[in-house]
Amino acid sequence: MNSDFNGDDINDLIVMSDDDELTIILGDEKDYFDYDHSIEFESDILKKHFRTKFEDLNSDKKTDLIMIFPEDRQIMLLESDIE
Ligand SMILES: [Ca+2]
Ligand SMILES: [Ca+2]
Repeated sequence: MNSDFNGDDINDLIVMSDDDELTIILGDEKDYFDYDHSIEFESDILKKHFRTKFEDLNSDKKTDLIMIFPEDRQIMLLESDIE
């Protein structure tokens, strides 16, 4: 799976926590993960049923996150701007 959120050709991790937060942990060249970025959501949106897709939507080499909420018929795009 392509999950390079900052475009450095090293795969990164995305973690979903229980408290309405997504955390992106950046991988480094030694293959371990040292610092992270959090995306906080206002509502309890992460408690809803959703699927995720990872794709580079704007071709800037940074993987973007697509969240699909089938019950609400909603799609949410999160464009990565992590350096
Ligand atoms: Ca990366
Ligand atoms: Ca992108």
